[in-house]
Amino acid sequence: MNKQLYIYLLLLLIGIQVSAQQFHSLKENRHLQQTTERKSSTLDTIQLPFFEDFSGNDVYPSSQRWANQEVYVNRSFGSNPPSIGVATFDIIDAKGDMYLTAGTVSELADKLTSLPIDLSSYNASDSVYLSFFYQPQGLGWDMPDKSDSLVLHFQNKDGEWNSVWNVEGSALQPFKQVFIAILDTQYFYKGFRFMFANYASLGNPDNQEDAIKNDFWNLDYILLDTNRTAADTTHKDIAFFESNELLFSKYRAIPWKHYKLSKLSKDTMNYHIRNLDKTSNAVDDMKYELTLNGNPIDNFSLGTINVNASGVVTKDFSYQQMVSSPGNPPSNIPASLADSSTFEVLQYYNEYSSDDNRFNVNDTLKFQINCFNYYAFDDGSAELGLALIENGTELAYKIEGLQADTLRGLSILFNRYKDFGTADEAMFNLCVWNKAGDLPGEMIYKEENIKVEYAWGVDNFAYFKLKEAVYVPDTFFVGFETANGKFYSVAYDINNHYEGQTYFRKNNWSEITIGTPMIRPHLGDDFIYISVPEIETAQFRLKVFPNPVKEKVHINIASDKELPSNMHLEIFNLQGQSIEKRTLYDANISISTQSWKQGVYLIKINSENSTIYRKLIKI
Ligand SMILES: [Ca+2]
Ligand SMILES: [Ca+2]
Ligand SMILES: [Ca+2]
Ligand SMILES: [Ca+2]
Repeated sequence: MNKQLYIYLLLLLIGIQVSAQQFHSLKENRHLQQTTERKSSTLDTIQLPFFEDFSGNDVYPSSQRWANQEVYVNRSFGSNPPSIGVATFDIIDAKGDMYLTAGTVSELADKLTSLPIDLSSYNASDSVYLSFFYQPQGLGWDMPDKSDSLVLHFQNKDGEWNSVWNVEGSALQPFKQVFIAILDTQYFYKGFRFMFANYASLGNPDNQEDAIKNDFWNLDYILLDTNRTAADTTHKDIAFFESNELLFSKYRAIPWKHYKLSKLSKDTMNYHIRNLDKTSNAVDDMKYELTLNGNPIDNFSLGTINVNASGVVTKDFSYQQMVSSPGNPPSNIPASLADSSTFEVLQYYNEYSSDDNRFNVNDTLKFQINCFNYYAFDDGSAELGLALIENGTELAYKIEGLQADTLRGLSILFNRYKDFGTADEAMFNLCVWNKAGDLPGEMIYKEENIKVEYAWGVDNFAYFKLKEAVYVPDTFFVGFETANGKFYSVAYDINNHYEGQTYFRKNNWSEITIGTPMIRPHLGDDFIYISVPEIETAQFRLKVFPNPVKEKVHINIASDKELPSNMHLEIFNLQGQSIEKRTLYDANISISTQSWKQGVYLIKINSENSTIYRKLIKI
């Protein structure tokens, strides 16, 4: 479903259900909070051509081309971008928190400044153009207001920034390409820089529904080069423009035991590629490779694919088409793996013969699917929140699993929402329903007055273990009802939606027709779960990667101020035994995990005033 239709349906929905639930923008970016800021660039001046399409995997713009890092590079906020990945401008800073200067008057927010570029050998006759694509709002929850704007500045020889282009805020539009000619001699020098920036404002602080606004803009496909004209709007490039990162039908994660029993056979692999050229072109040797815990288990070449001029190709390949013996999906999955596994998918192609390889950056996709003991239908990145605000309001989320099993608990990602977490403590009743037709039916489990917990980090869902295990059929509903009438908000993934999955009830059940709430049911054998306390007050941030880990884990500690002295690291296994203990002298450490048994570990890092815990899965 496209976004316009989403919005239309949503307005309809809000109209009907008034104020018991509402969608809202997020006041922070957990992905950035979790990520260590990159080191600043050591490059002097860079040469033309300058090309950037944000198709890499980093959340910050590349230090090979950019001087600052307030924009969020991502694959989830752009609506139909020219190529995969966009830079999102909003009201959130580089560390993932709302700008302190944010207010009801539009203020300068994110900046994206190029490194110095050497234009000293060019002049007006070289036809130097800067082109880029931009889009207001995208898949973000709110549009920039008319008084907000996206602007472009050029820096001249004297170091002055001149405004050369700007556009005022509006609702979602398709990406639009802009061409700016560089003609003035004041710009032809060694050290020329250009800068995009947005001006953003908050809504009315007294109005709960309106208080958080992000004023989203997306920017993509920036090219600065010579011998161009404004009429030459096409690019000799075929690019991935979307990745839905699915390996097993609609499941983003499947309990490993369920996968092993079912060997899901309807697996598909999606290829979404766009030809940005004015002539039709082909890609050859389109390939896919699948590894399980680092071992190759499947690969296939999909051959040559033609893409029309300025056209797109969206292909779903089923395993039957991909594997050499149809009907027999990945055959060499080791049988003895314990309770968790990681699949890694690599999709790529060779662009038609071109001597211009700068456009090859968008020809490869790579993603991981972790299978442990839970189902996931969300992609792990929240684009908005759903606030539940009226007493007795219920949210039910359908889990269409592969087999009956024992439900042990729910992982739920809750958002901080306005004063949530500081003023009133919200409570919820955790509920499990049978299905009746398409809707939630009889309630088969209810646990009352659970405190809403806010967890830190990207994938750091708060885990709610059921007091009693519940035997559930393959399809059931989980969710909650509001217990004490205080505001709380569940994170919502706008990039995935399945019809007939999410329902809301004040009086009667009605379907929520966009996105998916970030709730994951844990099934199977009982397992020990180490709860991770809130760390909002910690003086430092912790990044642990890769996770799950195979051979070596890297731990990085970052802080707004100086790193606290006297820091210690300790690692525990699930039995609570300490297996590693160190004093930390450096912000970066690597630890070999080769001798560890498969399973879940807890990393604890503490200084005098703060302690941070992080779960680590060894596979
Ligand atoms: Ca892109
Ligand atoms: Ca930002
Ligand atoms: Ca390409
Ligand atoms: Ca998402």
